[in-house]
Amino acid sequence: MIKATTYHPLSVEDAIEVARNLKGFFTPGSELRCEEIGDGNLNLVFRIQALHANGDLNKSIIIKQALPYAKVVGESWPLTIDRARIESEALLLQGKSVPELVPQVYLFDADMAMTVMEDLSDHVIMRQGLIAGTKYPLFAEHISEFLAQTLFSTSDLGMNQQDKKRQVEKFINPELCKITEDLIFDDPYTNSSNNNIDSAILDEHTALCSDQSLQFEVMLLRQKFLSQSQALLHGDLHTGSIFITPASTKVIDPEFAYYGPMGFDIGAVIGNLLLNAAGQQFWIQDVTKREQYRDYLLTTIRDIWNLFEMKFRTLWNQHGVDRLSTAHGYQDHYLLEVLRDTAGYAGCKMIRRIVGLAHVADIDTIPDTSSKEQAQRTALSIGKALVTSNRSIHSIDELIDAANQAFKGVHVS
Ligand code: SR1
Ligand code: MG
Repeated sequence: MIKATTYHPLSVEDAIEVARNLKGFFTPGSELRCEEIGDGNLNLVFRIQALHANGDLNKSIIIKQALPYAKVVGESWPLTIDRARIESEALLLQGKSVPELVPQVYLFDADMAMTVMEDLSDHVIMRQGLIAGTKYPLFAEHISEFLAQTLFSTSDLGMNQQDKKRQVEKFINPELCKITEDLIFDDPYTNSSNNNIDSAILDEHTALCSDQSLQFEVMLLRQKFLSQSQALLHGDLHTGSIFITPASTKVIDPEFAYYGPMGFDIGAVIGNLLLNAAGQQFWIQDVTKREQYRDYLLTTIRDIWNLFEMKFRTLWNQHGVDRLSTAHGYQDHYLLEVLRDTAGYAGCKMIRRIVGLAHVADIDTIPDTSSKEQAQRTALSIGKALVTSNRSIHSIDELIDAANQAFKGVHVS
């Protein structure tokens, strides 16, 4: 292993050297090939694969390295490399409760802000799979398990409350939280230079900037994000943070992990499925097939919530550590609040992906201008409906109804 005393961004050659020195992985003498495959907003990602020798054929690993700035913007946006520690510690913790749902971590090097982990190249990024119209029959089962286990086990319901406070300390992640606070809960409602808004929908942005009742709800959600240390979140659980096949789901990239409101993670998954549903306006041209796929996405959303709720209640009933949490009605009250937060955060995440800095390929890569505009307006309409109604929602069906109403209501001539 190269032991660098000072941090520097890895080259392809450095990455091969790291791989070669990884104890017990590649056979000495194996020919190794490396490519930088990072397509995210922040990091370098190298895939190192053995080519021929010594039975290592096709053996591979991933090396992920945090850059000291946000790659999506450039060096003008400095960013702590400590996020690599947060990510590897979060992966290790998640690996204790749901080992089959996260990549295995082989090594973390704090000086180089580098994590060596399992290569998941036999999976696809879920966002790409959804754009292609693929169905994932086990996804709701898998992601509800991930959410129920990781959120319950790190909350005051599931762990010793003094230990939890010490864990909160380890996952204080102010710089990455600040990105979220700005990009999700501020910029979309102001004339921020971070925003990226198609000229066709400038009217929508003007409306967001003046909608006081919407901003009131965003402020309540922002305040909760700032102050509620409910559970250790993944923190950026969109469909680009999920590797998938029809049989397997792996949640990656928890560099935004911090202690926050549970609905922020669940809402991220749901908001991104709804963004995809809005984008299918173009990707599936046949109306019947498009409606079938939308039904599939909405059914998946219903299943995710229902399975999450069932599993979370079971964990609580079997392993709850807080005696008073068995008080009559408290569990129902708690889960209703998580559902409402889920709706609100799903809505916020949809709005930011249309007018904010970082968009999603489900909608941004639509080549036809009119279909893209319609998809953007649909996504904004659903997002606004979820944000404004979040505190009065009583069931997952009401969340889905609110989305369906928006699908019906948007027409671009
Ligand atoms: C500057 S980072 C932009 C976005 O990319 C990440 O995936 C997060 O969603 C963040 O908001
Ligand atoms: Mg990421």
